[in-house]
Amino acid sequence: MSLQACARLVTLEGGEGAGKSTVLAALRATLEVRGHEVVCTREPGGTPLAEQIRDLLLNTPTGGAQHEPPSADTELLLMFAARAQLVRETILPALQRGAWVISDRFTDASYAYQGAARGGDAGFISTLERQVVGITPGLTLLLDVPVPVGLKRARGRGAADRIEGEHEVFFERVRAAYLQRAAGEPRRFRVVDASLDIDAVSTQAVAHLQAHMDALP
Ligand code: Z5A
Repeated sequence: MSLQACARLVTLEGGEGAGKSTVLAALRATLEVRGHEVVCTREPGGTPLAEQIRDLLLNTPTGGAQHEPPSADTELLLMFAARAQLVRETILPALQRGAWVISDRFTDASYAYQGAARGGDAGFISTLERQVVGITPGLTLLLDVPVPVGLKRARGRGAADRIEGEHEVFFERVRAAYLQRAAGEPRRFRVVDASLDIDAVSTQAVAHLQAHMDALP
């Protein structure tokens, strides 16, 4: 089964503290000014059931009798379970009625985190992508920031969740995997220098979205 490219599905990827939340708001405004319906979502999560799965993934108890971190396979399958729900409940219906969808993270995150950083099998992830997700974004903006810079920003916000608590080496693997994916799919990915101030990051991202829109038939 091949993946269906969806021009109006735009995804934001990157490491911690890259500025995805801020950029997402700027992209949304850009599309709305042009009169488009925009559905914004995030992963893992984005529907009531998928948000429950997010909670299982990110907020597992870290001590006491309830301490049971998910295995790497469990983590991967829960990511895809949440994604399957989001695609069917939210993303496909929105695309089918002509809306744009902006997702804070999508399948590329599973390749970077569960694949490259956790050591999961990329072939299995690709099978899940084709069998369970079935679609791929028309535009993916990779907000790239050096790991120490991003972690400092993210950790400045307070307590880290289970994945945010990983070591710097883990996030270096995530960053390298994202950059490798971007290099491998230059038509879909645009890499944004997210080490700049947030206004400059948003400006770059918006310019890429406008170019993508202008190139559509
Ligand atoms: N995950 C996975 O493992 N596999 C998957 O398939 C998927 C996800 C889909 C989601 O948690 C976690 O799930 C994530 C990957 C994993 N794990 N981690 N770690 P999340 O949604 O809570 O985490 P996140 O996506 O990494 O969110 P984030 O750290 O909040 O990143 P962000 O949205 O890009 O950052 P932000 O909220 O816009 O900014 C963070 C702070 O930095 C904030 O105080 C900003 O004001 C500041 N900031 C941002 N940009 C700048 C610039 N340019 N200058 C100065 N300050 C800035």
